[in-house]
Amino acid sequence: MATEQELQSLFDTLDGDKDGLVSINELFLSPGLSAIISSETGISSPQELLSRYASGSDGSITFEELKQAVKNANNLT
Ligand SMILES: [Ca+2]
Repeated sequence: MATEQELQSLFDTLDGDKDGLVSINELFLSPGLSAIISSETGISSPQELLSRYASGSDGSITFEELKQAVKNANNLT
């Protein structure tokens, strides 16, 4: 379980280039944080997370999309 605030700080840390999007590369660069995302979303692979939730054409995920993924797994407190 995570709060929206915890999720936001996780997202900001993953977003290394601070463009407001988390890309597949950023997920791969932080395996520890990606593992937390996996457990909070119930989706084991970054590729699957992005293909299911990222709406942008570049395949990067926004905070709102990540939040939705965690919400759908009933892990947002
Ligand atoms: Ca980024």
